[in-house]
Amino acid sequence: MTSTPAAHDCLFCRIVAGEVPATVVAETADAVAFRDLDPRAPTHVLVVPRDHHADVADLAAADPDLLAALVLLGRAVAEQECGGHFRLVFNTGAEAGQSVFHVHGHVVGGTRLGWSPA
Ligand code: DGP
Repeated sequence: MTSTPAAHDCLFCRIVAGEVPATVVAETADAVAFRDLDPRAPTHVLVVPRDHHADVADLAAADPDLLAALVLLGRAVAEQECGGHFRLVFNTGAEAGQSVFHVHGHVVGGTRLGWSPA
């Protein structure tokens, strides 16, 4: 879905539009990468499409090429910042920890990451 920030009152639409400040580290015609406000690792960057989709499953159904573009932007950020090694996390649904309902991948790296499903 493509629509104006005002139509959604969506925080990440407003960041993409430049209406809310963020530290942008990379961008393409389709997507923007900016630093998470509450970083959990030396590299913690959010990759978001310019178009509004609520979550990664909606994006995959609507525009798989755009989902691929997000993954590649995540890789580009990781190559810039942490040797190309990264975790890409899409929290999907409130119970899974999603708090902003404009799809975003957390690009996390720059330290040795352990594994826990929760
Ligand atoms: P999630 O919980 O998966 O929906 O992740 C949302 C992330 O967005 C969370 O890690 C904090 C980040 N965040 C929330 N508000 C802002 C903001 O205004 N600016 C930036 N840069 N990040 C934000």
